[in-house]
Amino acid sequence: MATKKAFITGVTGQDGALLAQFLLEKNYEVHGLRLYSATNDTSRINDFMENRHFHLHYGDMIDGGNLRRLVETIAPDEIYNLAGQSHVKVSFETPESTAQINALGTLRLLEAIRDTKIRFYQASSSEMFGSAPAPQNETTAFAPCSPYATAKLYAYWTVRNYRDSYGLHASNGILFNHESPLRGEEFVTRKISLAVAAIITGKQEKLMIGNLDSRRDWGHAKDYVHGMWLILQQEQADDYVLATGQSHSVRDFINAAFACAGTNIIWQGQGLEEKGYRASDGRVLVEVNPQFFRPNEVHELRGDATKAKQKLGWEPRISFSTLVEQMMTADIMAIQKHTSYDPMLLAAE
Ligand code: F7E
Repeated sequence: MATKKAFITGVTGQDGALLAQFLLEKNYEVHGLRLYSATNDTSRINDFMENRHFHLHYGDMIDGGNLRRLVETIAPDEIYNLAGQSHVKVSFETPESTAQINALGTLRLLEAIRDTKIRFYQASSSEMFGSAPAPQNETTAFAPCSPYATAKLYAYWTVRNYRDSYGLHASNGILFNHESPLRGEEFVTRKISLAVAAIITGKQEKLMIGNLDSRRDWGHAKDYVHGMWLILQQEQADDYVLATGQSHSVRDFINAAFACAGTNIIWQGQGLEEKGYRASDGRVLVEVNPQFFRPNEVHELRGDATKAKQKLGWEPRISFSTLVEQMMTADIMAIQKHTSYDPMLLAAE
């Protein structure tokens, strides 16, 4: 028999799928919110779609009535709000819908549970720190640099206000970048692992990339979904940074990905003229393209997770090198399996 009921918004995304798997293994009954879309991608949750403790519901973060009805019907013990428009660059093109979903969507869900005892987890983001100097922790002043980050900040403060005003058990997990082989192809780590896998198997010529100097604190998403669960198991609701404490540049990630395939890259040139050459024969494998730059860049995110370590006993267990290896192995295997592999996929930003 299932012990507790969880409701996960954004269940078809990387984190939603990994969290659902984690909770099913903990014997939860898991309900997921699925947005209707023409593409209808459920590939990340196919493994447990038939599990009798897993239930999918159509819904939308811009539909308050729908969210309220789902909360009443499911009557979950815990809600994990992972739904959202998660691409920072896209948010500059779609600021209004990003705010609708990420900011007001969270408000709608909080309104739906305002008079309940349901525990609420909010997927807050290290992007809220923006231009604040690293390392960033729970006491760092926020300095958001994108419509994505300002929308997330609205949601963050709304969670705190609902906790203070109505006594809700509502917590923010301020998560630094977290990746896995399930990461969307539009994010830089997966774009790199897919492209490098295609290059070394002879299916693509080169990788076109944006800002090589950006530094991110990249952890493994499996460690982070464990942290989300720990946050909701605490007696008191609170806000926590989850991070590895180390940052790497985009260039470092590219070097590590090629190194997994035994290829060394030599970098030459500056700015837009910088190129990555294969050390063995001087062939150009990486070029910079301004198309992938953002109107405003966050230069370095590197978190200090001391509070989560002390209060939750949380530790990131999977190292940066293991993360890159896992992503590379998965993408090389996927490419080798599909002889009709479509290189257009790799053009995805
Ligand atoms: O970019 C640079 C880019 O899109 C990382 C989301 O999960 O983490 C994520 O946001 C860095 C940026 O992630 C390309 O300019 C260079 O500096 O992988 P990303 P993000 O923007 O850090 C936070 C914590 C979230 O909450 C978000 O939801 O890489 N970069 N060249 C590139 N980025 C992309 N996407 N594509 C490029 O070609």
